[in-house]
Amino acid sequence: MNHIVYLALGSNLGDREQFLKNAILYLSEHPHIIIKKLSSIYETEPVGYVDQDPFLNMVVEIQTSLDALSLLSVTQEIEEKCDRVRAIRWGPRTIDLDILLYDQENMKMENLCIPHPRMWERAFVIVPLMELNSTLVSPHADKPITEVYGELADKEGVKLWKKIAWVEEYGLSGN
Ligand code: A4P
Ligand code: MG
Repeated sequence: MNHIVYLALGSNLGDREQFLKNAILYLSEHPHIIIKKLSSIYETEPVGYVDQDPFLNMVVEIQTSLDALSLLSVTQEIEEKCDRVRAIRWGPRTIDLDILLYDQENMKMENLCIPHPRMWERAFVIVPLMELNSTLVSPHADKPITEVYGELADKEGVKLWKKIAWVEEYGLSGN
């Protein structure tokens, strides 16, 4: 379990909290994944395609022995198990699982870009991510995450919805 990875989770259809919870449960059941930290859950205004309901978003820190492409297959299987139907790009979804960071790696493949290309401009990603690790540096802007956060425009669209989620259930010690 030698890789540290940050995953972004989002849901804006059906029982949003239950979908987040189910996705984390599936991750935790995987033999090559350990859940290290869970952020708080935030309720967030939709970005991109705005004519849709608010999201619940959070970020999860995991450790894994999977390489990045194998991890992508796992996250996509979990999306499918959570009844995700791909209709509108950026549109409503029961669950979206994006790989934000994989160690310090940079990769640009047809089906996988790491760091996630849009993460640094999105308050719904940066706010929960900074809760888990405030020492990260954006290779994109060559800035510490705290500075990226300071310059974000859409922070008022991101509201704390539930303090640190499910720490006891996952035997985590908090952050
Ligand atoms: N892909 C490439 N890189 C990655 C990566 N690092 N992690 C590819 C995961 N997937 C990656 O994703 C499309 C393709 O991206 C995948 O086939 C994968 O090979 P998708 O999940 O099928 O479709 P999507 O989620 O609609 O597209 P995408 O690009 O992930 O959308 P975004 O940019 O994540 O935006 N507003 C709020 N408030 N909260 C949200 O969570 N989410 C979106 C989705 C828009 N607005 C939102 C939110
Ligand atoms: Mg996605």
